[in-house]
Amino acid sequence: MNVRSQDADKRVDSPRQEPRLPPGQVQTQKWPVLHYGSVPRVDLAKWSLRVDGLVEHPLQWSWPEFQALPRLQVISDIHCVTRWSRYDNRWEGVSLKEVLRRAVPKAAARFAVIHAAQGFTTNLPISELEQDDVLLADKHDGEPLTPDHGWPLRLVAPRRYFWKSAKWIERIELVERDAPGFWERNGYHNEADPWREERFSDW
Ligand SMILES: Nc1nc2c(c(=O)[nH]1)N[C@H]1C(S)=C(S)[C@@H](COP(=O)(O)O)O[C@H]1N2
Ligand SMILES: [Mo]
Repeated sequence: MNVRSQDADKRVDSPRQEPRLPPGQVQTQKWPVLHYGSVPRVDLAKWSLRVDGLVEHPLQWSWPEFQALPRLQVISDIHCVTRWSRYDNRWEGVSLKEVLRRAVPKAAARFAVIHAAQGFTTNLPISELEQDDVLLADKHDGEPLTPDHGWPLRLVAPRRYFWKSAKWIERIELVERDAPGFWERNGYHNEADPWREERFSDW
């Protein structure tokens, strides 16, 4: 497999755990499609990504503006709570760490609510979004994302189960207190660490 990018400025290999396959997972070559609701129809001319809430510099990018940001390629494994794992996904897009560096989180900011189309949300600590392998991805294995995998833009947070990797992302809101998202309010675990098998919440 050719893993060299044509247009990314930098490449990061997500660190591997030992063993590579988390407990209770099965490796698959396929890439299943999973989400709640329908695939949104997105008009790129109207699309924007906002970064707001507890930030010194609220940001908003149109699609051409977003495309002009520095690009990063990340190779990482997917671990879905439904027990499939897919190795060596080659994502390309913009580093979340770089986005947060530009927005400058205020001192009180500790968590992020990721807002996606149709009211979907998920939550992550800002410290997780600042990991080097967390990406706002618009390409997978060299091709633009397909609509059912999140085109035009999705989050990829490879150290957590894949439901935290919101598809069709629109807004990143920094907040002081953690605010459980859609799946987190519907029985999934708040932290979602695959190596600890944090699949479901106890309540
Ligand atoms: N906007 C949005 N993003 C979402 C979801 C969703 O319902 N809506 N589901 C999550 C879940 S449960 C999984 S397993 C992954 C699946 O991503 P894939 O379809 O690209 O494999 O997307 C995540 N991102
Ligand atoms: Mo999922």
